[in-house]
Amino acid sequence: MERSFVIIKPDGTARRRVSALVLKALLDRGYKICAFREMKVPESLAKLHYAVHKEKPFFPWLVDFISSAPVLSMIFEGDDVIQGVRDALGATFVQKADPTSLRGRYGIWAGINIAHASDAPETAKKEIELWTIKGGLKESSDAEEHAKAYIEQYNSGDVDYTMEIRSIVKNAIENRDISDDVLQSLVHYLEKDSKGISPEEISDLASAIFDFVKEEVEKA
Ligand code: 3AN
Repeated sequence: MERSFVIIKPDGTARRRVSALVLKALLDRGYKICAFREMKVPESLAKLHYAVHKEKPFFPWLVDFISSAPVLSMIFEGDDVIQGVRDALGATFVQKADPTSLRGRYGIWAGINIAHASDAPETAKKEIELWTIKGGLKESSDAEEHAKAYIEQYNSGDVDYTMEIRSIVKNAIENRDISDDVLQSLVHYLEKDSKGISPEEISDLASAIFDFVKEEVEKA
């Protein structure tokens, strides 16, 4: 039976209903969930997780982003689960993701794409080992129960500010707007459905997204 390591990243987890919908969509595909943990990613673990990208220019940003606010770290199990989860998520870059895929629906922009999922059995094995040893991720028979309770708690109402947040990012890049208003608007929408996420974490997440905007503006 194949396994995949999946993270709902801070841009997903800080938007509680979005994370519940993503989690539900993955469970609805019939996979078993063997481990489920909400956690803040220490910088040291972020660096190890993204070690393959350590020479890339976006590496420092990636580490800041993933460690800005809590994530859901999980192990899924099932037939062809690695490819299945990647198909459900859609293309890495949000603009390239099919609009019906999870990233197409809920992703924000580019690599601010709500989730990570293992890309091959070897990577899955390494990632599961790393997050078990350094991230306190534990297999447990009540993982499914916890995941379902999470969905039950947060998948209510109809809050989803994906389009608003996406527009803020897209417009800021297009208009080369790196004013403080952009950062404040990000905070405003990110805190709307962020039960249990601290104001400081929302601010760190908004800053990471804003840093991405600034880098895009500088590049152009
Ligand atoms: P995936 O997560 O789909 O396997 P990778 O492994 O190519 O994609 O990239 C890891 C993460 O790095 C992506 N999920 C994305 O958040 C980020 N990323 C990739 N390329 C870029 C880029 N050019 N600029 C910013 N972030 C990027």
